[in-house]
Amino acid sequence: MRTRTISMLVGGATAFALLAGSPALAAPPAHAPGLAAKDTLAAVAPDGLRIGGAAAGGGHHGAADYPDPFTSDEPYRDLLAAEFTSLTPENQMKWDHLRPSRDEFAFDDADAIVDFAEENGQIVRGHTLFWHSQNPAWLEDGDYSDAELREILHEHISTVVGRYAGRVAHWEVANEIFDDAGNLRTEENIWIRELGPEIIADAFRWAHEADPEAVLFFNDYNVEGLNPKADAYYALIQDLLADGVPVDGMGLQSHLGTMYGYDPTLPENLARFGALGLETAITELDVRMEIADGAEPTPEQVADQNEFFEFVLTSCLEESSCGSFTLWGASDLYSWVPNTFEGQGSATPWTEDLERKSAYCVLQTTLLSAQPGGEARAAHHPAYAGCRAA
Ligand code: 9MR
Repeated sequence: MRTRTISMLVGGATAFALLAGSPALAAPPAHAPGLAAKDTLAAVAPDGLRIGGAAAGGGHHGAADYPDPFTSDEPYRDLLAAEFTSLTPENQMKWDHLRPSRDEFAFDDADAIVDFAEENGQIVRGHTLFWHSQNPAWLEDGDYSDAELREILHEHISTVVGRYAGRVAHWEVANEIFDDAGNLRTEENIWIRELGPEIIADAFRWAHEADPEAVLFFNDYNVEGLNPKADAYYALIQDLLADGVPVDGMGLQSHLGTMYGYDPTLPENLARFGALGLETAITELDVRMEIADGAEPTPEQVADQNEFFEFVLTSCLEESSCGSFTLWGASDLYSWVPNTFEGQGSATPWTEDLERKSAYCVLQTTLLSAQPGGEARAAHHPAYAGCRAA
């Protein structure tokens, strides 16, 4: 499946060795406070493209041996503030986080992210309102009539979207509603199972009523290329739009792995959703690899990871409907990957110590290249030789 259309990239260490005659390269600072003001992804992104990051907290972090990242780790917070123009709460707006009981909403953690984003001139992508996973036991195991369940969902969407109206610009309303074969998750998803597929349209209508300005997305993994699952979204969204349902966007999570390859039809897939009049987005990009805990990636793994990141970013940059490019993790320390896939990791562009990897440099110089006259500027960027052959 994978094609090597982009062959100019080499691993960072290799490039340093090859460029012995070039000016000395300053080592990147370990933490964001040391960054020059313009030396970030946010600073070099072209107009119209949001660069996003997940704000780590909740979920798998609850069982980790470190404190809650978003609220406790100052260098990490500085990095989020500096690098991104969009933040997605990794877990803090999911049902199990927001809803300790049927009668309660726990907004503190979500509020903290929205406040932080406003202080730093960032937008927020709300994630998520309608999902089969991370639902509280009182909901999944409760004994509710259809009318009660419908009311529970309506109240949740109205309350949460209404609370952040005007402050959360994008909502990933429905998450992962199809399986990889393109079938609706009629058993796993409580809402679809109990209330039928029509409830999907209601979720979008209720979100729109609560905040008419919010851009409302579907979101899923394994929908990057032209495949049955992406086809299922394409067909469903066409039907919903024909019925006047307020669907505005399609989010492609993009959890990739160097051992699996990437689907080269991503550009065509983005384009067809864009042609429906939708905004498209890369919502959760990471590129994992097979790697022992604490080991360094091989030069080939580095080169592959760089190529994957560049392919996805370039696909978004070249598609006018793609307005948002979000990384699912801004440090390997906080990545969900090692926690979920034993023997895999190194999936983000930052090390566990928040140092920039060569994948970071690839992203930064790819963004810079997309600026008017940017190719030449990218080639003279101080980090350029750290990730690319001359
Ligand atoms: O990164 C999230 C992790 O902290 C949680 O433990 C996990 C639980 O399912 O969810 C992770 O985020 C997922 C996201 O919400 C939806 N797409 C897949 C992401 C990775 O599993």
